[in-house]
Amino acid sequence: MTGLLILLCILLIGVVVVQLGRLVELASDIRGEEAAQLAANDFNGRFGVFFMVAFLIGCIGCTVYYRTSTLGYGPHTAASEHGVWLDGAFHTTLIVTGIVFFLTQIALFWFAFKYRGRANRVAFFQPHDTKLEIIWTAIPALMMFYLVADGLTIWNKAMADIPETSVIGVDYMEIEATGKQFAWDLRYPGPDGVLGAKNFRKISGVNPLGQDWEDIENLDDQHVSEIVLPVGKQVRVRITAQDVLHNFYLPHFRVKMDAVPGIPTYFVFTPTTTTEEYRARLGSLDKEGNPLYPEWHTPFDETEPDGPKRFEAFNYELACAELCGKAHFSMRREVKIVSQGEYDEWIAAQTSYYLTSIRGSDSDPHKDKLLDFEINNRKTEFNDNINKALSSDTDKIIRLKYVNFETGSATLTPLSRFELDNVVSAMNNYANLTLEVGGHTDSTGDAGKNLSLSDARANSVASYLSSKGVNLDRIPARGYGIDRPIDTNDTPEGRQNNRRTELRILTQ
Ligand SMILES: [Cu+2]
Repeated sequence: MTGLLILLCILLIGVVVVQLGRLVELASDIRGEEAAQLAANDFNGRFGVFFMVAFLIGCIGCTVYYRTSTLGYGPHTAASEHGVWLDGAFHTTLIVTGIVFFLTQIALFWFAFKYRGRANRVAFFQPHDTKLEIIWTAIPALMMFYLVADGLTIWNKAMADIPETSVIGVDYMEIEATGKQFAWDLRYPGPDGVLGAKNFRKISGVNPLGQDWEDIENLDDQHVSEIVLPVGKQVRVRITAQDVLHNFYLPHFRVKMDAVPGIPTYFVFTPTTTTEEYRARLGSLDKEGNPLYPEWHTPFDETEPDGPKRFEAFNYELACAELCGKAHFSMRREVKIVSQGEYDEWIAAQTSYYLTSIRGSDSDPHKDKLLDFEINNRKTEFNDNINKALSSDTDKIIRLKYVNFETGSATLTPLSRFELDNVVSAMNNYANLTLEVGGHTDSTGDAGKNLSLSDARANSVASYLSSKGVNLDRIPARGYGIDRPIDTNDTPEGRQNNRRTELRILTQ
């Protein structure tokens, strides 16, 4: 059916062309062929000039109409240091090529009109003019040379990497963006300021980036859901991809770099405008108090006319600028530029991916040991607890949260010693301190057995402490079995809380 229709259309067009030809022939016959040709020349020449004027007015009109929506114009001054340089290069190029564009368009149509075929006018034949050729070769060449030289200087400056002499964490910060269908995985380096090593062979459901957990620099790395950066700080973004080509694009910062599987790329930039400052710019008013950019004063959500305006809801964005698949659009992420204080607050709330998702699991190579900072944290926590108990009149109990036993036995787990060593230090610090070591179980199983198990566990703790030099008289041990639950025995969490070792201050 479609084929038939196309055939019919072609046939009809053919008929129209043939009929038009006949019409011209007829007209020529009536008016004489030459007269008709001259009239056509005249019409085409004048129409050309009219077209040129309309076209150039259209060009200027479009530019004026869209001036506030184009990056680099109106409120959209670049929000980064190098962005201003790049915009400057674009402006220079636009001005130079714009002037050439207008001059050549005007000349083209004006010449077509002025030298249109007329009766008694013979064409001027010019075989060669060296002077003219030199002029129209040299001027564009010089212009091009200037544009390329200027552009290259700016390009090299904008695309430069961090000089090797810089020290990580001092002059700049490094973050990482990994593109995949269809999301950006964003990684921050954590307090150490260094992104840990990765290996694609280690990528799995629980390790989406393939981080090598043997590398301690990975242990504090944070996976975040948005990019938040402090204003004025130089940032190096490490860019990679896991499947196809993506493109890391921060339009407002003039940052754009391919994310290539297997080849890490980077972009260094310094944000200079906070999100709030950019919003204020979009929402700015003129002298009479009218919006300078009215389109940014319309409601952000059209179904909510009284809700926030577009400029108030504005956020910088990270987009994928490579058509990488069907859900390519969903790779959008928000980017926030904030003050150093706000950034510090935000980064403090981000958690290490290792500690929240890997620590203690089967994929944790450090499962059977405590990391230095954990030892320190536990020590601080224990000291806080004992100080609280020492100064309290009523609550004289210290719960040993990290003292555990093998299932059903009184054998201490290897990691329990760190907590017990803290107890030893406390006993050494407070000469008059005596503590009752109390063992408690949950209500599962036989009460008698539980009682003896709790007793054995309390004694096991006491004998560890005594092996470290604490006199057994200062640490009487006692098993309470199921008698003193602190939580319900109906849930696994409750039972876990009830299985515990406690110290009760007897004298201090
Ligand atoms: Cu993509």
